[in-house]
Amino acid sequence: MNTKPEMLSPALAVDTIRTGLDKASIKRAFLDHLFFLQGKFPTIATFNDYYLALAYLVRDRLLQRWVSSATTYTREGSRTVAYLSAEFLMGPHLGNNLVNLDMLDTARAAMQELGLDLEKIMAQEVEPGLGNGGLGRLAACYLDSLATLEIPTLGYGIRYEYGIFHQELHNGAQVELSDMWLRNGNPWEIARPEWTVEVRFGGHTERYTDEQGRSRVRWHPERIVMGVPYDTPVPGYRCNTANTLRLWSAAAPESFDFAAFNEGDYYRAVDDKILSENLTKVLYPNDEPEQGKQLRLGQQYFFVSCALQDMIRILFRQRLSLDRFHSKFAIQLNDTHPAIAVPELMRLLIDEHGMEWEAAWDITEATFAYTNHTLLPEALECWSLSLFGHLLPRHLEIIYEINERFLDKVRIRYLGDAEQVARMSIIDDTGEQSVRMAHLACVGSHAINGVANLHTQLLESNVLKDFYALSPEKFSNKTNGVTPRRWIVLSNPRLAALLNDTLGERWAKDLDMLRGLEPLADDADFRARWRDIKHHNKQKLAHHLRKVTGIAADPDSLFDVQVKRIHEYKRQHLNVLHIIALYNRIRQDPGADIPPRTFLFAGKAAPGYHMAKLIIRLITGVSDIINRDPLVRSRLKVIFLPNFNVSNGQRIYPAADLSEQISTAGMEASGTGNMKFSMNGALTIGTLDGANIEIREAVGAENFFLFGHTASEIQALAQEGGSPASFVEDNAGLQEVIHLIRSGLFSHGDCDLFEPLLDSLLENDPFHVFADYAAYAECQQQVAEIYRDVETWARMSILNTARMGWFSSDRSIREYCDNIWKVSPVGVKLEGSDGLGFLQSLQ
Ligand code: F58
Repeated sequence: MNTKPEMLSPALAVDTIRTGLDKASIKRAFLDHLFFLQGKFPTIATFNDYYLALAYLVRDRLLQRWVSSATTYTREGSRTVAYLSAEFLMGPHLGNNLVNLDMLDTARAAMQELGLDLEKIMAQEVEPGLGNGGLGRLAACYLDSLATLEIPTLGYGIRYEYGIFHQELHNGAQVELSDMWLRNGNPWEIARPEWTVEVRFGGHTERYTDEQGRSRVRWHPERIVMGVPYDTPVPGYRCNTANTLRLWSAAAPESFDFAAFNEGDYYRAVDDKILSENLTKVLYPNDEPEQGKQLRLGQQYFFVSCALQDMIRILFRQRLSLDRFHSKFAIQLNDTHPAIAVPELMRLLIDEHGMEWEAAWDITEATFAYTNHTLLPEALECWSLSLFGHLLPRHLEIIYEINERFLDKVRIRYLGDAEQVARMSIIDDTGEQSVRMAHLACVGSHAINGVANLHTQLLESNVLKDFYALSPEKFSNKTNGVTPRRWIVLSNPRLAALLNDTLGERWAKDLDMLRGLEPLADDADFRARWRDIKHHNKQKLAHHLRKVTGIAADPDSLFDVQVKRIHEYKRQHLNVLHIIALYNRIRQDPGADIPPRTFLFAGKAAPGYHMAKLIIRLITGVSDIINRDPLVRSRLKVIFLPNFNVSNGQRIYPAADLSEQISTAGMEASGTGNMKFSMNGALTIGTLDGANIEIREAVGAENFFLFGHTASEIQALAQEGGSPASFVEDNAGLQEVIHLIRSGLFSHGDCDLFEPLLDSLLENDPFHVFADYAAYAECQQQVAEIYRDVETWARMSILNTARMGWFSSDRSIREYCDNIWKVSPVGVKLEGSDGLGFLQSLQ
């Protein structure tokens, strides 16, 4: 179906003047934008001006695909995926758009002829950090694959004014700074004020009888907020499809509280305006206690209501009736954050459009599917009933009704089992009453999935077992994937060039083709080229690390990397304990044969998560001592790179030798960083957790460093309830590590600083760090031995990349399309940018 971007019909010649893809057109457009949009000559322009000029000329070239895609979908009434997510961690747009439009090389050459460096221009972009981590980044990878596979899609989310905080280190401790990502403007979005919608909050409900004598409900809200959509194009890779990411921004109604204004209460009126706009002000960092987070529930409802109203507008514009809603849209709930969509769609259908309950419920259930991303019980969303009823009184009534009807079914299935009924209820009646959002999502969806095999199994056997027993047909697994466009083509250009040479250029769209590398693992020349690329990437990263942290990393050392959110279950502290042990060994035996290593950490801790922040202090404390110690300086380096984000990920994954995926088995739902590393030729040291298990099966057990207790062994340990101290008793090395931490060596003599951390490790550790320590240390010993054998290591590295094709997000998305959404590709033909095609489509 793909039309090559260059293949425009002669009739569209007018477009090529504005949107030509050759070097001369790009240079011309660049200078035009600089002059006409920014009012600048090259001599006085800043790098940000250059960035904006390039961004705008790329956007021009996207618009044609974007309008053509929208026109096609409208004309054909195409079935559309609506991906609802409170987070989209898109990463910088410029580089990715250049890759997907196949413009990267030409743009680089054009800039060079103008005396400019493309990399430097790209570095100007402030990345939109509208997500916390894996969940938000997965949404971004999925949008890329949906566009590449030519699936009509709308991503719906929130246009936070402030994204995830910017992390700095002050004296080794995390400091959070606000992320004003919109400071210099955002050339990628287009506001669509004409599609603004109203969202209501608070107030009360009233029953009334309509003209047909039917009992209906009217909601009298206390407050109305306007939702203004901002659209960002999402182009597929080397195809004409460009889908839309539609993010909603809150605004006060235009004539804000006129009554208050007339009474002269000007300040109250302005207060209300500020209150409305606060709704989309800031992204919540995770791991904060949810209690009392009225604003967060407000955010969730706000974007979900905007999205559903928008979908109904689209449906009507295509002259489809409401009872076709579920044939037009397949809605995916990215975790429970948008689960309020279930009662909101019911409310819109029943209260606003007069549909009967049963018909509305059938549509609702046929529309929604729910992806769960966590097994940690504390991360399952619950909202206190009083807060819920205060903010969304009508939705609470609808939830009660949904619950009653659902529990009636449960009662019939489990005659007389009141406990079963209480366990499955959407309303939790134990303690402070609350709404269980995961239960709401399960009841309201026709499909429920986990994000890796083990995760799905654990959902079915633990967290959601009652729902699995009741409706096993709803459950399936969809193992996560990542997009090879951003995570190989853009971030690892030398590897991409080698793959192009070896496999042809199609691999980036058909990642299974990486298999073609397998035989080359035995080719010494190929291995040398492979090593060269890794070495080059390590040099580049070392340069960056030096620039940012002042610490010099030796590109010939083993780059051992753990980058991800800081969390006890991810066990960065297990890694640090081992580093301290190595350091201690070298100090005690300076002749010890230990290959030089650079340990790299990066990741943010939630601002209120004290233990995570303490782990950062331990890493930086250890880094301080080791990097300054002349006895080990040339053999061990420890670096914490602040502010891990997509841009830093792009620098890091291609340069890693070893990927640390060492979570407590049964706690990491999937992981996606694990995939990015392995695809780029890093070997993994990891537990049998999340997608590690499937990665190990794919790359071969002999190409993966496995250690640690399995999920069921961890469960048994937890049940036994033995003291973690027992794992220390027979481990002299570990005892010395604990002693060194306690001595204040890593805390400027403060012997108490890390006591809370050691206390939890020794007394009652739900993450079983000590239980896995010995196995981890031994496995690291094997890593060191194999790393010395450069040929074996290169062979294993090649085989990792060669066998990771299955982890492309294209594969995941195909599974969602075939098994859950039932959508198929819609080819897009480029139409003129004069709007003729579109106008004709409306006739
Ligand atoms: C992550 N969840 C999982 N949540 O931890 C990871 O294993 C998985 O690979 C990934 O989802 C994608 O499926 C995650 O990132 C969040 O960031 C939430 C954001 C909102 C607040 C609660 C945490």
